[in-house]
Amino acid sequence: MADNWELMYWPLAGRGEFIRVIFVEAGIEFKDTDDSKVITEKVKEGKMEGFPVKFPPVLCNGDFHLSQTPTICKYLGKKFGLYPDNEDDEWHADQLNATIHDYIAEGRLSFHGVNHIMTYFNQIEETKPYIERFVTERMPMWLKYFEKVLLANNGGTGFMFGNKLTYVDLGLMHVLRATESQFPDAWNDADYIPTLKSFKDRMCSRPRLAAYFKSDKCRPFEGNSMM
Ligand SMILES: N[C@@H](CCC(=O)N[C@@H](CS)C(=O)NCC(=O)O)C(=O)O
Repeated sequence: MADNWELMYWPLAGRGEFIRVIFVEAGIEFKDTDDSKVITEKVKEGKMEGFPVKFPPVLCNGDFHLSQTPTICKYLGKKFGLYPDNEDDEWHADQLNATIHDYIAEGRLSFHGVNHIMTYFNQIEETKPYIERFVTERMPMWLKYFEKVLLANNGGTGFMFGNKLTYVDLGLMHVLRATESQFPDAWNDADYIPTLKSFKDRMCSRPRLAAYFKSDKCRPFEGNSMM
């Protein structure tokens, strides 16, 4: 049966963007379902047939549903050939994929210091120290680690693994874009990650991605949690 890809996610960049950039780079069409009412009913209230999912984003292909963003990215990477070509790299990619998602989750949490379910706009003042600590202490630690991993492969001149683009390069590109967008000053001052910055620019200038970022299909970052 022919594939019939659908992404169900809120009408914002957020975690959905990890998945969109994989489709874009692979040149594969997908339906982007971003109607909040539909997402609430089908995903959050569990009104979907098949294997139960809980939170968006959800990837659908016919009756097949999959949630958990890092799992979806790995799944699509494998499907679309954006995947390491040896076993060591496969597992290291898995490790880095999980780490990237830890980073974005921690960043998001700092915007929700009082209550992580309540909107940021109801805790702006109280959460300031958490954001400050994230930017000054934690963000540099994560970014230095990503730089170190990058440098370990071909001196950081190409991809994260071997000589081919994988889903993890795209995931890393997305969190670096999110970091720059949310914390432009800290990003500009981060002179300790020169290779990582070049990597981000290199990824973003890939033809399909560059065209996507300029298009109105690409949703802006919300500016209230790196997402
Ligand atoms: N670990 C999950 C987290 C999913 C998640 O927290 N989704 C958010 C949007 S980015 C959501 O809609 N959460 C609804 C809620 O917590 O009520 C993933 O990576 O997909």
